[in-house]
Amino acid sequence: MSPETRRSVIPPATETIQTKPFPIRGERANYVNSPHVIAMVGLPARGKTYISKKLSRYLNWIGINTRAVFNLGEYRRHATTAYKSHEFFRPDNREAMAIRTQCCLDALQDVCSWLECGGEVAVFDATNSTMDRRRLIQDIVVNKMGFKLFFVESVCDDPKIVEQNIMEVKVNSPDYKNMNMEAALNDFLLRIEHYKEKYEPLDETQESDLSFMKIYNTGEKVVVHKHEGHIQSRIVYYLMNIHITPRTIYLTRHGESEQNVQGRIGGDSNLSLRGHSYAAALSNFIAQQDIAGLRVWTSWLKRTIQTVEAIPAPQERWKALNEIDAGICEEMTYEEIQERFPEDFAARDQSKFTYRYPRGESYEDLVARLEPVIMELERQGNVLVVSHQAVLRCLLAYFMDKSADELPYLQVPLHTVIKLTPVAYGCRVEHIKLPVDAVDTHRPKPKEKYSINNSILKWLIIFLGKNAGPHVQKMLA
Ligand code: BKS
Ligand code: F6P
Repeated sequence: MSPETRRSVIPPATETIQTKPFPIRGERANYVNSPHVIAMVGLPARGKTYISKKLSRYLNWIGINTRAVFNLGEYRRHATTAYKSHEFFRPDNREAMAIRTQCCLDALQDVCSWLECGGEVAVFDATNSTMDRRRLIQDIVVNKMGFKLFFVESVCDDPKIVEQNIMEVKVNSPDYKNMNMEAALNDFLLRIEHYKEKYEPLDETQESDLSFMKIYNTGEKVVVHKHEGHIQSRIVYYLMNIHITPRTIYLTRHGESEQNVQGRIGGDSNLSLRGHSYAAALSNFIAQQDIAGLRVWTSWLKRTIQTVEAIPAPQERWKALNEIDAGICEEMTYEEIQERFPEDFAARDQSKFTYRYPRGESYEDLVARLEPVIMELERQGNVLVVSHQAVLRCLLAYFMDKSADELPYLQVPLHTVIKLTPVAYGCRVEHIKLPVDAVDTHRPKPKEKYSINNSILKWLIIFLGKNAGPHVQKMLA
């Protein structure tokens, strides 16, 4: 996520391994001591890309530098335009088979280079559906590179889910550019049949040395075999909690509060008059949406609880949803903070994500405290979350895959409902502004006094690149 967490390109000279289980000032927690490859396993249309992307988004959000762009289909389309139909994937198509093996090796090479340049987790999104292929991966990743390897297999025999997958994501693939949906669906089903001829599910006896998990029918059953360590168990735990049943998540801040009107941060004040109007408008809006089984989550602060008073749905209070604790700056205005603690004020502008208020919290702390909230949200159906500016920025960054740099500046205005609907590999985001006026509490990042513009920066990178070692050159490329 942040460049600071990247391990040095040059390995330490001694055998000493430095562990940092807790965040050290200005740095994110470091859970990952040796780089990991997560290799997907499964027939086509079993949600491998879905899992890869979703898992990467989660790991990046908790501060682990993760990449999941190693999708073999993309390598294949780059290497050849030979795809005419499912025939390409026949096991007896020797020419195509050679191309496919080469693509796997190319992708693995990229995975390894990226991990050598400071990546922490790489998700290798391919079918990896034979023992031979997995043996090859184990050989390169573990024996040659010394990285950790964890296989994640998705097994799914529910034709409805498979077809839903094909219709949602496969028929739009570049492979089927000039084909109608029905023809694409049929071709894809035949492609799956070719894979089935050679498919060998992960096997505890024949591949007894491998670390892996198997997920049956999107989580109905999970098998974990020889997992190694913290990060792998975090992955197992996360994947045990996700689901693909359609639902909607609504996020909103509390109505305008008395301290919002005064420009004061934090505190536990009541709603303003306009804030109460928003509470009424929100409950009308929610009634109009007519949401089955809706649950309402608020923080422990008065302003969120007052905002949902009129909403007839089961409610839950989460202390974890309380606003960022501004410590010694609580209930001050930004001007007062700038005057009384000018150094802190400037430091926060410099690095807003990691800056921790004295005796208070940072955005980074918030992400850690919100992890259980995200996990429970993943488990739930329709939920309305009523919380605060900084907290909602953190939740939104998870859903929208935003970096730690962008996160503290995301727009989360008062009196606006943010509606999140899962679609294919991501989620659709709608901002619905309800017609009740409110103050603007967004403070943009101030322009830096001495900034270098992009074209100077570009030349600087080219200059540095020419004088750097091969690893750094690779990174800059
Ligand atoms: C669009 N999808 O097991 Cl823990 C539609 N399709 C469906 N089989 C999916 C992805 C994009 C997601 C999963 C899945 C699938 C076919 C599947 C899935 C797999 C494991 C887990 C959760 C979801
Ligand atoms: O001003 C409203 C508020 O929710 C404060 O309670 C909180 O300190 C602040 O927003 C967080 O926003 P920022 O991180 O931009 O100061």
